[in-house]
Amino acid sequence: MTTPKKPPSQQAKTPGKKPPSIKGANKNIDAHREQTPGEFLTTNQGVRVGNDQNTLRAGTRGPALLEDFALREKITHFDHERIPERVVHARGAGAHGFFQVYESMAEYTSAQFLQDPATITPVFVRFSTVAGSRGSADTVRDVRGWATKFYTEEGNFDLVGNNIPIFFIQDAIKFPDLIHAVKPEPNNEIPQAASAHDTFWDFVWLTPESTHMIMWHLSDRALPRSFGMMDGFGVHTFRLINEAGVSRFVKFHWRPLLGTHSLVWDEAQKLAGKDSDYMRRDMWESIERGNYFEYEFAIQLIEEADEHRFPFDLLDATKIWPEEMVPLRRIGKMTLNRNPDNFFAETEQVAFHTGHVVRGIDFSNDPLLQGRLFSYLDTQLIRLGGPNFVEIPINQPLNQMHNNQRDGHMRQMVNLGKVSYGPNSLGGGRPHQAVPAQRGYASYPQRIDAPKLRERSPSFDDHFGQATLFWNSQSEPEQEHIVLAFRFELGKVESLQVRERVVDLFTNVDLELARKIAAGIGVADPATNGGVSGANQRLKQGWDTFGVTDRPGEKRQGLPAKAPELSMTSTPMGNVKGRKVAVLAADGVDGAMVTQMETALKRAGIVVELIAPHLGMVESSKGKALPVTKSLLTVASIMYDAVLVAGGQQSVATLKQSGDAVHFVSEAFKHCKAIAAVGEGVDLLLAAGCIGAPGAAEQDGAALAAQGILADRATKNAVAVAQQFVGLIGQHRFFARQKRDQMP
Ligand code: HDE
Repeated sequence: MTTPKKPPSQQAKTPGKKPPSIKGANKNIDAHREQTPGEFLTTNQGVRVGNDQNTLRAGTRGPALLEDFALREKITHFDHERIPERVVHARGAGAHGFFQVYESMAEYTSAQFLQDPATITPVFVRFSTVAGSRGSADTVRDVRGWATKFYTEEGNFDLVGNNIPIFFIQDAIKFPDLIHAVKPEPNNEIPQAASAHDTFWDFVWLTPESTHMIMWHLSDRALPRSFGMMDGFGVHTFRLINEAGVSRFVKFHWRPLLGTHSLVWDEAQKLAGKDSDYMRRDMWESIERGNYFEYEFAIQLIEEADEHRFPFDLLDATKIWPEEMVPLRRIGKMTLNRNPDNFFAETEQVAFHTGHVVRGIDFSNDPLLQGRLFSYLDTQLIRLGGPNFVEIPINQPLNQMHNNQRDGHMRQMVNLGKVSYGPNSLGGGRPHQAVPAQRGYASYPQRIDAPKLRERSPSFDDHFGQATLFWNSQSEPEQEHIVLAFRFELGKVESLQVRERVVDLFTNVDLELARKIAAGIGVADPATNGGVSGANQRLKQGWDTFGVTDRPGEKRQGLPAKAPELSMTSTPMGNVKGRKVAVLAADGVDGAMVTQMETALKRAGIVVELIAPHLGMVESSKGKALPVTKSLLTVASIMYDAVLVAGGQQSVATLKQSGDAVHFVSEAFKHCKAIAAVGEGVDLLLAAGCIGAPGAAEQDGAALAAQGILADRATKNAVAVAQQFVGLIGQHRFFARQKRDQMP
C-alpha cells in the first residue's frame, strides 16, 4: 500500500524547534484515514459497481427491482448518516493541537503531562454554543463550550469547561429544567439559539442562584469575536494531588494570547445572517494560514486547610475565586495548529466526559460536577450508539486500553483467547490492577461522615454578592452593553409579570442597574416602587407561591470592591495576529498606495482583503491590475476588524456612489472599529458621516485617532498611516464613539 502525500491540514506543524507529537489521537486517526480514493467504486462488500447512475429496473421505463443491492446499500447508508445531535452544545467546531507545561508541577500534582516541559501532549478541542441546534448560527448570545481532550501518556484527561467561569445553577438536578427553559419553547420550537423569551426569564426570577451567571451571560463575554479570543474555565473546583498524596483545591483556566475580545450585539446579530459560520470559519482559516490559536493554561490553588476561609464556598459553581484573593498562575501553553480532516469523524464523534481524569487530578464534591460525572457517559451511549464509542479513533487514548469489557454494538477490537475476567490465572493474571507504585489511579481518600440529605449548604446562599462585584468591576461601555442586553432580552418577553420580577431580582445586584433595565422594558421604576425591599417582598411572595426553596441569604463580607480581571478592558491589547482588514477599492485606485499599506499591515500579521464592487481585478490609476478578494455583494464590514479606504480619485468617486461601500464604512464606525483613509479615501469617510465637516479630519488628527480613525489626505504618509493603523487595530474597539448613536 502506498501512503499518499498528505494535504497541508494533515501535516504536523512545528512549535518552535520541537516537532509536536503526532502520536495518540493523530496516530489513531492516521491509521483509519482512507487512502486516496481507490480506482474502482465498490459496494461495502468490495464488489465493483458497474453502474452507479441508474437503478436496476425492468426495462428502461419500468419499475425498480428490489434485488438492486447497490441501490439499497447506498440509500440505506445515507438514511442513517445522521446521529442524534448533542442535547446541549450541538453546534461546535474542533481543532487539534498540543500542550506543554512551562515547568514541573510535581509539587502539586503527579499528573504525568504536568511534570516535564519536554513532554508534548496532543490535544483535541471542541468549542461550541450551548442552546442552538447543529445548524444554528455561531454568533448568538450564548455561553461557549470549551472542551479539551488531553491525550496524555497515562490516559485521557478531559477538561470540559466554558468561556464563562461560573454557571446558572448550583446543583445538577436542576440542569434539565434550565435547558428546557432556555431551549426553544416546546409548543412552537421558537426561538432558535436564543435566551430572549418568556420561559427562560421565568426560570431566572424563580432561580435566584442564576443571578451572577446572568450578569456574565448578558455581558459581551457571551459574544466572543473568535474562539481564539476568549477565556476558558474549568468552572468547578477540582483537586490536584501530588506524589505524596497531598491534595489542594484547584480551578483551571485558559487565557488566549490574542487577548479576550468580543463582538458588539448589532454586529453579532447581523453576522448570524451574513455568515452563520463566522466563528467556525475564522478558526479554520486562521489555522490554515498558520495563525495558530494559543492559550496559556493557568491554575488557582487553595490549600486543603484554607477550605473554609473565603466568603464563598469552594463547592459552589456560581462563584469565582477573585484573583485578588487567589492569584492565577500560568503554568503552560496550548497551541491549536491542525484542522480536523473530517468534521463528522472527529468533531461530531468526539466524546468528552468530566469523569475522564488522570492520576494526580481528582474531583471536589461540587454538586454540579457530581451530576455531570454521571451525565456524559450516559448521553454518549445513546448519541454514539452503544458502549464502543471509545474505539472511535478520536476517542481512543494514546496508550492502549486493556480490560475485560467485551462485545456490544459495533465492537471493533478482536479480543483473542478465552479469558475475559479477572482475577484469572488462565491468562497469566493479565491485565492486572496497578498498585500506586505502578501508577494506578487512586481517589483522594477524603473523609466523609454525614447524614444523607437533600439539602443545600447555607454557605451556598449568597446569590448576589459576586453579581454586584461583577457589575462594579465593569467599565462604563461594558455596563452600557449589559443594560442594553437586558433591554433586548427582556424586551422580547411577553409576560409583564416575568419582566417585573426580573427587574425586582436585579435590584439586589444594583438598584441603578435595575432602574435602567426597567426604563427600557415598560416596567415601573423600582426606586419609586418600594425600592429594594419592595422588590424583595414581591419576589418572596412569588417564590412562596411557586415553591422556590433555595432562597438568597445575606451578601457575605470580605469580597474585594472591584476585581479588575472581570472587565475585558484588562485583557492584554496589541496582538493583531490574524486580525482582518478590508481595503475598499474600485477601478482607478492608487495601486502603489494599496501595495505599500498592505505590505505594512501584513508584516504585522494582519490578513488583508481587497474589497471592490465586483470580483476579478480592479485597474489602478496607473493601469495595473489588482486582484479582488471579495465583492461588496458577498461581504460586509461586520466580517472585518478594521476598514481602510485607499486613495485614487476615480475609485473613491465610484465608492461614494455605492450604497454598499458607504454603508460598509458607516457600519464599521457604528461598531467602533478602527478606520483609516488616505488621499481621496478621506472623502468616503466624510460621505459616510464618520468624520465631521470637510477639513476637520486634517485639523484634529490626534482627537480622531483617539477615536480609532485615521484620515490623512497626504498620500506620501500612506506607510506611516498603515503603521499607526496597526496600533489602533490592536486596541480592538473605540467605544467612546458609541456616544454618537445617531449613526443609522
Ligand atoms: Fe455539560 N453536557 N452539563 N456543562 N457540557 C454536555 O454531553 C451536563 C455543564 C459542557 O464539545 C452533554 O456529550 C449536565 C457545565 C461542554 O462535546 C451532556 C450539567 C459546563 C459540553 C451534558 C452540565 C458544561 C457539554 C451533551 C449540569 C462547563 C460539550 C452532549 C451539571 C463547566 C462537549 C454530551 C463537547 C455537553 C450534561 C453543565 C460544559 C448532556 C448534566 C457547568 C463544553 O452530557
